[in-house]
Amino acid sequence: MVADIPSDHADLSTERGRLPVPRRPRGARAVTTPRSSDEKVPVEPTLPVAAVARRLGIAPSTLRTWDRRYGLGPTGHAVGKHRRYGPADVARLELMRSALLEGAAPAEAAEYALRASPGDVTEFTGAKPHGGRRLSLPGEVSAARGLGRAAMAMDDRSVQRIITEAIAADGVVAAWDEVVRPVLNAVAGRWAASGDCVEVEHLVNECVLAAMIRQTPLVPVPRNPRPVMLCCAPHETHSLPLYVLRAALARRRIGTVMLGAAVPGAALAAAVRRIAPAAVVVWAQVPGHAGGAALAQIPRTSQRAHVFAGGPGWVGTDLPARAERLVDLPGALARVEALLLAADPRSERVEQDQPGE
Ligand code: B12
Repeated sequence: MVADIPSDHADLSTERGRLPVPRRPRGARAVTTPRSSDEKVPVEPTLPVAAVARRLGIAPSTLRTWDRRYGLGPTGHAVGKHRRYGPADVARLELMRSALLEGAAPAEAAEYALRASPGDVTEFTGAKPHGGRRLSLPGEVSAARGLGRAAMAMDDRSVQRIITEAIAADGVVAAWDEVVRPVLNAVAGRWAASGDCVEVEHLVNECVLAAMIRQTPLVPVPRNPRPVMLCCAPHETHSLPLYVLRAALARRRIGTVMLGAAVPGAALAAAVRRIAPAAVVVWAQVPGHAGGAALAQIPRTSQRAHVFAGGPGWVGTDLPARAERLVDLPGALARVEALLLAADPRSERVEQDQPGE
């Protein structure tokens, strides 16, 4: 997908025809060239216009325009020679693209890219919206709109950065409910309406997963002696909300055991016997995957495990009497925590989802 970024519409086919497309992976390896017979000097790898354009998801003509207009070309490029970009040149271009995705005008974005150091990934402010292909996110917070733009540009680094910054600023619950969920729902809406954007859904999902896992502290001494077990119903592969729940619980020093996607009923029963959890959360996203049978199979061990059914898949399903529905993330956190406190009243009171934790 080509990002929603202005271009001068120059002819690309000539460029593609002339320049070799490297087959090596994104992070090209450093190569060496001989200086004398027994000495080698490292030479930075460089990429041609077409490869850089593909990597950034923008048109090759846009790269040439940025070079001509803003001086964002390859270092040491001589007129008449093919442009070949080194790592620092590409890093500058990535900053330019990030600033554009944040809504900056091209000249502002270029100034930012030229001034900032290549390691600088702080959010560009001074936003001015620019038109083009975007998700409809009316009334959502600006981070959600930024996330939507980055997602549609398939800019995974910006997607991860925005999510990570949202968690750091406001905690897991707010980042999920106010920034990530609106975008996932908008992408899903696109897919439902047109059948496209599945690749965007996959990319956002992977980035959310990565960010949530990174923001999940290990809990060396959990407040709950018996863990909370998290798993999906048999055949259910939509596991993302469980990772969000785990991150939020861990930040409250609540220990969990994650079994992830599509756990067969028998395996779920075996895990309950072996782990003796205080609670089990079984997630079903899709109604067809929410079999009350899987919940009924959970054994009644001497140390009772409380059964929670989470996710929209359970709506309209007959739950076994011992199972309790969890409807949203804040409610789930409060309910699980209250249950653990009741089970062990000596536990400390709840800590909030501290941004810095
Ligand atoms: C991420 C995602 C994926 C990821 C899943 C990866 C993963 N590890 O989880 C990937 C890309 C792999 C995927 C694949 C597919 N998906 Co999908 N996917 C989604 C998406 C966008 C988000 C799922 C999610 O996390 N939902 C949670 C939040 C974002 O949803 P929400 O409605 O805002 O949340 C409500 C409640 O769930 C609750 N809540 C939210 N968070 C939490 C947390 C806790 C702890 C609790 C208790 C409650 C709670 O609060 C909200 C309402 O108050 C949904 C769309 C959607 N809106 O859910 C589609 C969706 C679930 N997928 C769908 C489909 C069809 C598929 C595919 C079959 C085809 C496709 N689109 O690619 C495949 C096949 C998957 C398979 N093999 O089974 C359909 C299901 C339709 C249906 N009802 O049958 C949906 C609804 C999209 C749609 N528009 O139709 N998917």
